[in-house]
Amino acid sequence: MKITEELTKFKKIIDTELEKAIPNRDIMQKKIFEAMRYSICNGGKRLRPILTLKTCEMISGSYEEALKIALGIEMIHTYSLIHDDLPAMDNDDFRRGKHTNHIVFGEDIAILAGDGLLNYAYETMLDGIPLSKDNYGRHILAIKEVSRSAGIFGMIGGQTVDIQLDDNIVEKEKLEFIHRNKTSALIEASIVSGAIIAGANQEQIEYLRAYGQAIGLCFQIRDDILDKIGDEKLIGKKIGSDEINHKLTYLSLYGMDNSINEIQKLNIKAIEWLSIFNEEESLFFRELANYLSYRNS
Ligand code: GRG
Repeated sequence: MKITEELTKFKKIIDTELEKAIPNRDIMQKKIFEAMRYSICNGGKRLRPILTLKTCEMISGSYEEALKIALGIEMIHTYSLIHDDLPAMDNDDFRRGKHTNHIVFGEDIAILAGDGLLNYAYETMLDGIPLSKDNYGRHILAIKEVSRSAGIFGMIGGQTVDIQLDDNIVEKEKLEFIHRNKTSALIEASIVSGAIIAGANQEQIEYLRAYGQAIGLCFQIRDDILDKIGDEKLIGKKIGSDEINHKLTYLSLYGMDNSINEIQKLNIKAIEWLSIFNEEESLFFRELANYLSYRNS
């Protein structure tokens, strides 16, 4: 399998479905559609929704049933980026290779565009519940998994601790909490929700959860490295912002060599968690762990 080809194929599916889910609307509040579309259409690797679709496909043989959850997850992710870029948070001017939402639309609309995407994510995911089918309960459990990972016990919790960090105090435990919640939680939920929708058993869910945690952390450490040595054109934003903002990162705490070693360890661990799955069926996930460990964008 060529991992990049598979990622491109599934990115196209997500891009097309997002276009349909959030069309241009010529209505009174059209500005909010414009601002939401500016950030969510034409940009982003779509890693999280791809994980949802591919997990559902690995377990059940098809991805379609997880489509609305996958779209909701990308909407939640994009809202978090819009809000994270605001002057009150990271104050970034570039994201996904273009100006950030507040630079183009102003802070007021950018806040609403984030809120709009967050709300619409839940509308979209709830809309995907097949109420006439016996398995509709799976969808509710999957949405619950996503909600928790994005909320105060997940991403928002991690962000809260992150923005309260004191420059001078280096705390390993806090860094782990931030990474686990701010970044890893939604990545983990992307995989677990796809597995739940597909009807995975408890053992499969827990192994996939552990895989998600390993690649989630790996993704964040690589992100820290890219913020130092990445190519701005490839990552679509200015590098060096962690250092400018005196951010506590894996890199600032442990240094480059240890960070690279940790990524390698997490990569091996992630692949070990796939041991209960047929090697051929789980090939995408094995290759993805490697790909994320060495990604440049
Ligand atoms: C504002 C509630 C709230 C949370 C913000 C996710 C987040 C928390 C902030 C984003 C900033 C950041 C560096 C987060 C770490 C996760 C991360 C690397 C996000 C970027 O994800 P990619 O690389 O982005 O998947 P694309 O653009 O490809 O979707």
